[in-house]
Amino acid sequence: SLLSRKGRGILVAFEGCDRGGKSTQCKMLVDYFKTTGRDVAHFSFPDRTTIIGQSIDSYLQGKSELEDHAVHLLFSANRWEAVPKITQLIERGTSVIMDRYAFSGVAFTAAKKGFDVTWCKYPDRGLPCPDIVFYLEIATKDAMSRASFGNERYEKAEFQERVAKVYKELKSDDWRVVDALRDMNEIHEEIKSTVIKLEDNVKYSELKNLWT
Ligand code: 2DT
Ligand code: MG
Repeated sequence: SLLSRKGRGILVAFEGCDRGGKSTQCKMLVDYFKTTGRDVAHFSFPDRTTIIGQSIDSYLQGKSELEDHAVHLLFSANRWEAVPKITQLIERGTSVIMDRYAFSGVAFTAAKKGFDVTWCKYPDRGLPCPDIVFYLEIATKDAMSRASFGNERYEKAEFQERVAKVYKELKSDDWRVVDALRDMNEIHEEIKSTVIKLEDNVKYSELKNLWT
């Protein structure tokens, strides 16, 4: 079997609109894994370091224009190019924690005019399926009062509202909706205990494929 005696790693995704504290919670969970001697790797999507990621970065910063379908496919390709690494890590017992994943891909594109969720999901169909998705839920008005949005494309209140609506449609049983307005340590404790409970259940099971 591909699974080693210590079992496979777990695949965790953090999702949500901007300013919900995804990156903070991701980092706190990664640190917790490290301090408890678990093997862990941290991924962020988009991964702006690859060739594909550099085009995405330039697009997000408004330095270049890309057709909406085309950029959707680039975001998806940016995940697929990471799959060999992710799969290998998981199989060798390293857990992988991801800051955004395919749900961001669908939510942000389907928020645009003329796109539907079915079309948006298709390119990501078959990706490794997270064992759990933490959705950090925050109302747009609360997100805006936390700190002003930056200058990147999509960082506008009206668009974020539309993104939140699509996320609502995507929620499934593998999601944990986390109230992002609470104290960050409290949120971390909740996430940690959910992950600990999950670990033993998934360790010796195969990774599933997304949306198949
Ligand atoms: P960060 O601010 O988290 O770096 O995200 N996005 C992200 C998409 O439109 N499609 C995707 O597939 C992904 C992963 C969300 C940068 C922005 O890119 C958006 C915010
Ligand atoms: Mg951002």
